[in-house]
Amino acid sequence: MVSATEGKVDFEKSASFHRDGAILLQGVLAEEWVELLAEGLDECYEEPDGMSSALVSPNSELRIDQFPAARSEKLRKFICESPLPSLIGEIINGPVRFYMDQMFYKPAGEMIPTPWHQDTSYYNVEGHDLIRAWVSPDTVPREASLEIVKGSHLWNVTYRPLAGRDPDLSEEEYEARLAVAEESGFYERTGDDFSFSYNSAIMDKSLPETPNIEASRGSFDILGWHFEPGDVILFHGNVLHAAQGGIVLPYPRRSHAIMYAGPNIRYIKRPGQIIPDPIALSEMNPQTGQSLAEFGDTFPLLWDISPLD
Ligand SMILES: O=C(O)CCC(=O)C(=O)O
Repeated sequence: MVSATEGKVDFEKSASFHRDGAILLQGVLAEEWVELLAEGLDECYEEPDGMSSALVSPNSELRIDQFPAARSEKLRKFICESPLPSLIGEIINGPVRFYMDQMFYKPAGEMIPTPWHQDTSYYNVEGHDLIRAWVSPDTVPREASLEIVKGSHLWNVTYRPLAGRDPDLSEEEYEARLAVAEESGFYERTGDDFSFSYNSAIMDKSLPETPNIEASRGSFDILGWHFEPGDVILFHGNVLHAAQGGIVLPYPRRSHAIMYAGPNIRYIKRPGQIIPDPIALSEMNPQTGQSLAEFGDTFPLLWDISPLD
């Protein structure tokens, strides 16, 4: 049973979300939810699986786990029963399903940046009602927290993912580049079950390159927030987002990013897809154009306008 939140997303906040592509909701998760989140993230961090990968730099790294809730009952409970589905339902004003989740874990010390990117093209889904809930059980200063390019969810552009194999390179050339990156200390370490889609996905060069926002921050309208445990950042699936690096924290910055989907989200087979489909879905022979509702409990319905039983 989802926790109710009626009224926590008032008209003004909902309008800000639709205009800017993201909002910070302060103090909407009670301590018990924050504790459950911390425990779930720690257990996944301590026991990596085949879907655990990392962006590595000489001083730090960003561990990214795909589908951590598939192996953590605590994270599953958090996703399904915390106030998050209800908060998102208040924004999209329609049924809310769980699509997938990821863990982004930056160990204590110097924070590695998360590069600017747009989530949509990494997944086999499209549509307007794709909302990410980004939460952390830690205090995250503005310099290490999530930031977005205001309004970029409305640009109507699907950018090329940052990973994937350039089809203009031979397999040998591509492998050689990966080896050079590893030697330089800046590289991607992929999990055993994930290396196929992450390293071998063929880059879709028909999509425009993601702009180098970091190189000219002043030219973009960038929005970011100081984050406290209990807060939630909600952002649109199409919005350009990142997190800055360089700042040193004496504790890890643990975050969980959960993708919730509204009624207009459909399956689409992307040629350059990076993130694999949820395991249960890949066994269902999904076809482009199918609504997520057609896949039943693979994408469980968590909230609706009329209360669920
Ligand atoms: O936590 C981060 O640094 C990045 C999060 C992110 O890119 C996402 O939620 O899509």
